[in-house]
Amino acid sequence: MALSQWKSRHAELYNKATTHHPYIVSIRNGSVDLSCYKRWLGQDYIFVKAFVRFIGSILAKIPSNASDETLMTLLSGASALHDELQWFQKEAVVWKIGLEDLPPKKTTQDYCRFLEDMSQPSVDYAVVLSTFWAIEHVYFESFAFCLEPGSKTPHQLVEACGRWGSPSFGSYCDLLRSIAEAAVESTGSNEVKQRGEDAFVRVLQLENEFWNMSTDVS
Ligand code: HMH
Repeated sequence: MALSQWKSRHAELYNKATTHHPYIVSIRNGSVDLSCYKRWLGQDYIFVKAFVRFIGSILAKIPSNASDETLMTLLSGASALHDELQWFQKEAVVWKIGLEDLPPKKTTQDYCRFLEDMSQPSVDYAVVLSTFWAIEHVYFESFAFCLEPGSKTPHQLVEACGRWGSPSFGSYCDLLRSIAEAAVESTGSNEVKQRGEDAFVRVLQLENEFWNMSTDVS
């Protein structure tokens, strides 16, 4: 169970990328500065466009003997991004943000470059699946936290939180984890396992920086 171990092995960083981050805490307790949400929205749109290409590279790596369930799960993950980008476009109108020509901030650039590096044909299927799971799972944990009973998430942000924090998104993340887990185990390679863990840690750092960027007024 490599992937579950990674979470406990890097618990402090994991928490900083999810439920302990001041931005997430501020959404949950209702004190969030809405200009931070707007900054996050624009930058995440840029991120998701890069994420499309990363997932495309994963689809290209699905082995021909993969199960139908694996194929369908990964394909549905890719096609969900169409709806997601439309949601960003609609939400940008609500918040009066121009998405066209929005300049990426440094953290967004760093994250997009990481996705590009991870999209290279030389990166193992097991490593990219682990990365894919980590990226989705961190969002699930963060936004599910903002929807827990007793949370005071502003009503304007409940829909956004529900996109990634819903039980159905959680089940999708669980499926991704079992697919990634099986791919890592089937290589039987400690080196692949290590590279998966390294990518996991890098995702946590980048996610933490992405939240930081959203709260940074500079
Ligand atoms: C930065 N991480 C970031 N953006 C996202 N939309 C996700 C994860 C989940 O798709």
